[in-house]
Amino acid sequence: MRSSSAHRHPALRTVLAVAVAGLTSACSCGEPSLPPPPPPPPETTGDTSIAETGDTGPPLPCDAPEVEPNDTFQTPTMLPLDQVGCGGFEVETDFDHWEFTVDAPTWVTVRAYADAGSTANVAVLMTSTSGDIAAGRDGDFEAQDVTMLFPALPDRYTVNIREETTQAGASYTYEVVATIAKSPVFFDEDGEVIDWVEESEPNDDEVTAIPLRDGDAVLGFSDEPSDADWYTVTVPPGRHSLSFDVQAYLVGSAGDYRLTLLDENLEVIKTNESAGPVTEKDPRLNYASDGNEVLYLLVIEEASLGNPAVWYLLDTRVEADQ
Ligand SMILES: [Ca+2]
Ligand SMILES: [Ca+2]
Ligand SMILES: [Ca+2]
Ligand SMILES: [Ca+2]
Repeated sequence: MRSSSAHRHPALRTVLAVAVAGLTSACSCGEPSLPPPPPPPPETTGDTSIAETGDTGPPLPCDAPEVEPNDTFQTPTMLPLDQVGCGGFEVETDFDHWEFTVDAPTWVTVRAYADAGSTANVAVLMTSTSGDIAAGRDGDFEAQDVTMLFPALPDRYTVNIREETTQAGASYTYEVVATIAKSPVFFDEDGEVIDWVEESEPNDDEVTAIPLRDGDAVLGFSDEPSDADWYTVTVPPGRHSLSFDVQAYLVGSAGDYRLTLLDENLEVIKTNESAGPVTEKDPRLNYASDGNEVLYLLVIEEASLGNPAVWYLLDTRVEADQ
């Protein structure tokens, strides 16, 4: 993905190789003077203007270099899908806006990352002209990159990129790319693909709670502000170990989720907003049941953002103790 360095270095090597070849032929010491080497044959495209421009211009650092000033929503740099854009933070107040267009409903992945040798730590805010999406991410914890995955409707999307710690300089460079994604694929801790179904709304109270059984996985959305998603589990007789595992922020959602487990009288048994196995933001809730009880699980997005970039995968285990 980091194609700017892949572009730059081979091109540089080519220039050096040509220069060295030129020196070698110039210093043909002791030999009769040779005629200069013939110029390279012209491109045979029939359109010499394009060939000349392509041959003489400096190589682009990436598919779509940023065009400053791009500090406002009115002056974005265009980012065609699947092409790599590149930019930098040369002054501390630099904000960079990029824009891409989606023509048909699809999942989209947006990645922004410090390119090779960069010390930048990027943060991303994404918006759409319709206002349906307004979601931000400040990186995957220690990593210098941000990945957002979301279901996009046809629209124009603006990606605002800034240096997370407002630092700037020649080494604060980054790349950004927006790609069409297939339906998302999730893996469990054993590396097995999780077989999921989409949540069915309304599920906003205990009466409409979605029943879950062992092995069920649901792809849920929090696309309305303060959306409450209720689920219910009927635990068979005998001791059982239950776990509810959320994958969201780690896999590209903008959501920060909290899980709450309630008994059949809607008394809270326990809640977990963090301390998941991998990230602070994606919770896992474990519960040891004596069996033969009805439980409810409430899934809430803590910031109540309410937009399509806020979603989660809920994976359920209800296993009889040995
Ligand atoms: Ca910039
Ligand atoms: Ca800028
Ligand atoms: Ca929902
Ligand atoms: Ca709901």
